[in-house]
Amino acid sequence: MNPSKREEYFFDLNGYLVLRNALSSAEVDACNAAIDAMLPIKDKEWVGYVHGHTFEDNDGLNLQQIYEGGPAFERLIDHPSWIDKVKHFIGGEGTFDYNHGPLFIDENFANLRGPGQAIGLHSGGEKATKRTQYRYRNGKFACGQVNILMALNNVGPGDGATMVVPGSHKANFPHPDFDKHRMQGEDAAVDGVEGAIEVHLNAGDAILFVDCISHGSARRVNPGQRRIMVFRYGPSWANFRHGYQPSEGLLERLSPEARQIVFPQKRVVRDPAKVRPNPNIGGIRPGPVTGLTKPGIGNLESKNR
Ligand SMILES: O=C(O)CCC(=O)C(=O)O
Repeated sequence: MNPSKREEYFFDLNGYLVLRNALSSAEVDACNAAIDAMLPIKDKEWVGYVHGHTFEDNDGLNLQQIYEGGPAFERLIDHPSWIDKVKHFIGGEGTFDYNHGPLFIDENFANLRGPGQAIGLHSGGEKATKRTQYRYRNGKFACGQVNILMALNNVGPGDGATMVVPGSHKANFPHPDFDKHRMQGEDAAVDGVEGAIEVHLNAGDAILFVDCISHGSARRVNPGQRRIMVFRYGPSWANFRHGYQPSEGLLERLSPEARQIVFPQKRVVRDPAKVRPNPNIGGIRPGPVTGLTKPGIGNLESKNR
């Protein structure tokens, strides 16, 4: 369902919306059971195509590429509770942004966070990061990145709730206390940051937010574990935040619509019958090379946002 006029107004004003009951309790239970089945998973360990990952920042364990974790996660890719709203806020229909389709997910993960853990303040409109920018032009939204953060258990006071500075997606100046509360700062949590509010969620609720809003989380003080998932959507020409690539198995299982969001590009395959040796590069025989065989120089540890 497209956003209502009310949702448009408050998304523009605040930079985020809360989508209550975005997931049914059956969907929440299925995700929790599938995560439990993959645990324990250590940093840098793989369970199938799901990767244990931490920024080593005291912000918990990430299960990167969670959409590879089974059917419970596959249905989140184009979930009806948010997909039309995300398309609307990313925009770009009828422009080059739609060259490969409506959307692309550049990162998706579950995050498990325990007592004492938090994520510091990051993003902010003043950084003018193109990828995460907020834009409204010519009567249309044209944001660079819209996130869906889903709660897999209740997140209330003391649970380490996501915190946002409403309106900061349009900020022109850094938050005055950014340095103290930023990731890896002396107090890398958002508790007590002026203007920031905790967004409390029940299991199944989701926050839809433009990534350039200043955000992070409160420090968890309660016992137990906070469980959330984040899917980050952007335009179809975007690239993976980290170096992950979807597995062939996942691409085969998905519907055409979901597959296009996970891997919008149509691969250009070299047909060996149509390859002749390049006279400028000796010693290389024509062969069925379909893409890059060497990794790029991406950085899984990079937190710049
Ligand atoms: O962990 C949280 O509550 C905030 C997540 C976050 O910072 C992000 O998704 O960019």
